[in-house]
Amino acid sequence: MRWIDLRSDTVTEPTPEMREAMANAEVGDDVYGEDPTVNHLQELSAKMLGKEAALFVPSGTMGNLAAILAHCARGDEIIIGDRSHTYLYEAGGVSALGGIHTFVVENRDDGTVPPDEIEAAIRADNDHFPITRLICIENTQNRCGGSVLSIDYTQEVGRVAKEHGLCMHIDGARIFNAAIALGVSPAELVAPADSVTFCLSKSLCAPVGSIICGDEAFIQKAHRVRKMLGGGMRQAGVLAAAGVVALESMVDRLREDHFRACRLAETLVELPGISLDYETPATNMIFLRLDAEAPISGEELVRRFADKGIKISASRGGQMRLVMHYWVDEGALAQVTEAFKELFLHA
Ligand code: TLP
Repeated sequence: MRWIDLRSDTVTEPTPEMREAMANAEVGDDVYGEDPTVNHLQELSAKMLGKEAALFVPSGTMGNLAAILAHCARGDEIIIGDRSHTYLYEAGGVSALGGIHTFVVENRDDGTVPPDEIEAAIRADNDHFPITRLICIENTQNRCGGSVLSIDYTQEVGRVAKEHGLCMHIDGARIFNAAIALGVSPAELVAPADSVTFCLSKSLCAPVGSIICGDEAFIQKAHRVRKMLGGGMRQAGVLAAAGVVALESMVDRLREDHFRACRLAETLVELPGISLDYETPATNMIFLRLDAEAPISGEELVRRFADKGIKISASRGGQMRLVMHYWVDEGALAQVTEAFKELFLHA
């Protein structure tokens, strides 16, 4: 049985085209900078993101960590949203491994933190305080419904950073989803940022890997940090080859995932016992809650769906996330829609 897996877009497996590219990849020792496929992926990434240089890393978590460590010294402070992935789900790496202090500001439901609140979080020059070094934002904002930060907002935060001599980092794990949803180029969207991390291994379907982009000097620093973290890979071209296919052929189709998320949301919003945190999903995620009148509990829903070959994540504080991706095609969407109707209309 082939599962329909809605737990995340991280579950995506490589496409047949990727597997073929991986099998045939030209490789070399990437720690020496001699893997032609990694070099090609890095050049392509930098070009697409409009930055001078790029670095291939094993994961989004390492990408954010290496970028933040390249920007900051021990004792420095970063300003970061309370619903950001780096703050919530990266095992506290920035403090555990970098000795970096976090000033946590409140993400609104649309993924933003008002720029004046970011500005107010910047420390004065005073021996009692840590030194503010970096502002981190996330686009799309995962825990805010996969919401999209606009170009105007990103520019506004970039302006605050510049005015105070700070750097700005974007966790752009799903930056291509954001760019597609806005109808802009990813380069335009991340232009105000000094660095950006994006993931090849989410909706773009590559099996492994993320990319950090920034200027040459910054990427050189990140290269050293990557080594320090144990992320210097050798013949990584076999992985990078899938990343090249991802960038060349998987970006435009992300709009299909967004479209399917909207269509599923339209069904769910009509069902008794379900409420949606965001009635129109901004990108590829749906966040739902079961009301008191729901015919089944969250745990029961996970079990009943598993019986039908559909994997969904257990509820977190009453909230459940469904994620669309390449392997959820029209047939799979129809099965999921039917399964919801059966459990909620005919229970
Ligand atoms: N997110 C995963 C889980 O860790 C929650 C998911 O299923 O969505 N930034 C953002 C915005 C992310 O959503 C993730 C992964 C990462 C970074 C980390 O990427 P990896 O898993 O490659 O370390």
